[in-house]
Amino acid sequence: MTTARFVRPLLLVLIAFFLAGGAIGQTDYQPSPENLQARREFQDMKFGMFIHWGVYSVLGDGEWVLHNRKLTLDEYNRLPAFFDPEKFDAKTWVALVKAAGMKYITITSRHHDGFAMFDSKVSNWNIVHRTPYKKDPLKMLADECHRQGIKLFFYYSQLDWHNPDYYPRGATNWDNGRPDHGDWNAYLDTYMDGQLRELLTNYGPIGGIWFDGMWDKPDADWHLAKTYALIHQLQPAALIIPNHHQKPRPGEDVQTFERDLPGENTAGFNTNYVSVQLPLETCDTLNENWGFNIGDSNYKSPAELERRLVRTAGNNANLLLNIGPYPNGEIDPQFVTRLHEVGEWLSQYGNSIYGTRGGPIPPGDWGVTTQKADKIYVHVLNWSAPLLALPPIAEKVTGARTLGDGAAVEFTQNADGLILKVPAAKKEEVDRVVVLTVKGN
Ligand code: FHN
Repeated sequence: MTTARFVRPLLLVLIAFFLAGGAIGQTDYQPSPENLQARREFQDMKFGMFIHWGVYSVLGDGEWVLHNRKLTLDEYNRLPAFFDPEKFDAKTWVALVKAAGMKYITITSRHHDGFAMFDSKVSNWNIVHRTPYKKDPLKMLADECHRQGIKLFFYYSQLDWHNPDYYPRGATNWDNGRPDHGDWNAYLDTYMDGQLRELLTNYGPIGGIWFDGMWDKPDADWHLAKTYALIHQLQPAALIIPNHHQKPRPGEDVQTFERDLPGENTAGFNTNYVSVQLPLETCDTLNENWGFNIGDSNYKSPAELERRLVRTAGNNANLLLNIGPYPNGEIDPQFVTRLHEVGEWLSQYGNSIYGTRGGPIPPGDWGVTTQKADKIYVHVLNWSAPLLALPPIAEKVTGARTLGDGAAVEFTQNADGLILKVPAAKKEEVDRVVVLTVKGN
């Protein structure tokens, strides 16, 4: 065979593969006006609640318990019989979200155990069919979110430790009793897309789908073009938020990071690439676990959480802060008190967070800036000297005041930068915010 005769068919296969978008996403995707509007609204919200809740919560050992204890499916299949969240009250959950100053919820519609926490007709491995509870909590939550004006996103794990058609299996594979064969195309096209269709059809307008788990098989063909097109066709404003830890692909609407600020990689799996086009988000835990873990009392303090939110906003991103409710549907009182405190703080400082974008001054150890219209908020988080020297900004500063009491702040601006005479920190003040009023040059 000549080189040309060999190369041509290979090229055709490659072109077909990329056109199908298996690896690279929805290549012809043009976000609709509703989608672009939803992206802006997403950026304005700044703070959301992440909820990891499933039958694994019963064991109080995190959402990876099936894998970590190397349980067989026969063993894990016993678990749903113990999941009866009689204390679950959608109204209480949504009220807590609001009290915390959060604007959206992202909840596990199914995690890596593949168990659907909603009424799915695609498979009976779901809460209505397998648990004594027999009801669909996501429906109740969606209705309550719509009533109370909170956006609801569904976390959906592409990785599945339960379905035999998730085959060939990926990096997290162990022998849990599944056969050594399966129909990957059926898993994606019938099972996964079928469930996504349910989530995008039966719960009213949703904020979007938060994908997780593609990292288990990074080189597989995930039929992304097909799945992304389905979502955008069913709800054009729904945002696709993939937690694949890679550079965003066409068809994705938000770039999300895990336990790191955009561009950082202390967690060890985030990409350093930061999109300048897409809205950004990062998620973290309120204690150390995602799903309920009875041995985890390592709660972050309200001050830590507030600083984390400020640094995230200063990096032009949203913070999605996680809680793992109890299996009975109650939320750990330690989470509740901390979230209330953050909410109180936000009721005073929220103007410098909601609706802002990352400000013109690069974040530093001293703090960050956020910006909204003609206001730049200088968040002084770690600076004890009275004078703070900042790099030059393009706009002319016409006034500077503290956010709290509106006291005037002395400043000097010249070609070398901006010097602020920062008022001394009040006792237990988490963030000293100086509001600059600016005028374009
Ligand atoms: O494996 C999951 C983990 O359980 C959790 O859901 C987090 C949340 O971002 N994501 C995965 C790890 O990347």
